Amino acid sequence: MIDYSRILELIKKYNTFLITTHVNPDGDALGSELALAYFLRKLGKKFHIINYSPTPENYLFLDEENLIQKYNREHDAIIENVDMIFAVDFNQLGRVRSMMNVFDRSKAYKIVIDHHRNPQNFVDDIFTDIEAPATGILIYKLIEAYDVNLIDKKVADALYAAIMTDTGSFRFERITPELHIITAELIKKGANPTYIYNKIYNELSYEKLILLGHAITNIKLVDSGKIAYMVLDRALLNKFVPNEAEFDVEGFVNFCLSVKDSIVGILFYELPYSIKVSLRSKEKFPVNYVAEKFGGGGHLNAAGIRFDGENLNDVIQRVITQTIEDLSKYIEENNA
Ligand SMILES: [Mn+2]
Repeated sequence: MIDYSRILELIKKYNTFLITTHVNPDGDALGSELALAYFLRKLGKKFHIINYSPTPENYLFLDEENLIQKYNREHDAIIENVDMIFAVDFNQLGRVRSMMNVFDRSKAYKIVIDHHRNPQNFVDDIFTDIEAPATGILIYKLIEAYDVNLIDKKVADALYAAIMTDTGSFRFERITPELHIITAELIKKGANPTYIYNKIYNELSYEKLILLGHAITNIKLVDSGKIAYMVLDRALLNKFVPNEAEFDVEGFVNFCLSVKDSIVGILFYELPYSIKVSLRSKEKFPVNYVAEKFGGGGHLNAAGIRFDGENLNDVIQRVITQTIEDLSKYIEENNA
């Protein structure tokens, strides 16, 4: 159980805040940051939101006041001098990439608010709940612990986006009655489900849709169809999105799980100097265990790995082999 009154005490005690989140932020990261910032503003506090990565285009609508800044060295003085830092939706210092040094040497009181497994000890206080389906839920409870009336339409939209995206639009494991009750409250406060869904998921560029089409056309099945995977190699990316170094392919991997009888979906995404692997699963098969074996991490049903300077085919082979091994153990244990 998270002691929200403790976080509120800290907020009362301090005046200037930094909010930050992980590299390549998703809807939960951004929605949680914004909702927290709006809350701090209502309390008359000063805040900065500074992220290592720019905000992906499909999430810009959430930040209509342009509160989120992309990190550069000129922010170092701010980061060093704020009273308190919120690390939201991540629990490993490396997840802020080149911001990690200034984060580390800042004299601020630092806390993590998060729902991932295996937190690293890099802050003064960790507030984590690995049962929570989204960090957005934790931010909701924090504001509720102070005064639920401070949740206005802007806060509600941000938290709705956080929860919707981290639950696969209310499909993943860990969907509870409580989650829907909180979501209902957000809709009462003015969150607009249709608008938010369309903004986030239905504004693909033509190039991205065609790329997705090719990725789907080339989905491969292994392990008697229990594993479905897709590969985005440089040749394909250069053909359709030649000018983008790291094209946003969020959501592509989920199509692997649309195949009947598939349990694990994997996307191999070849970047200029590294390979990004996204894993998704059905049921209770823990893809985060597979990811952790390669230095990655995540949740039960969604995890990721990054390989630097390795060969694409080697990576595919190693990850698939490991997944087959883990999956056969999982099936054995669950049929026993
Ligand atoms: Mn999250």
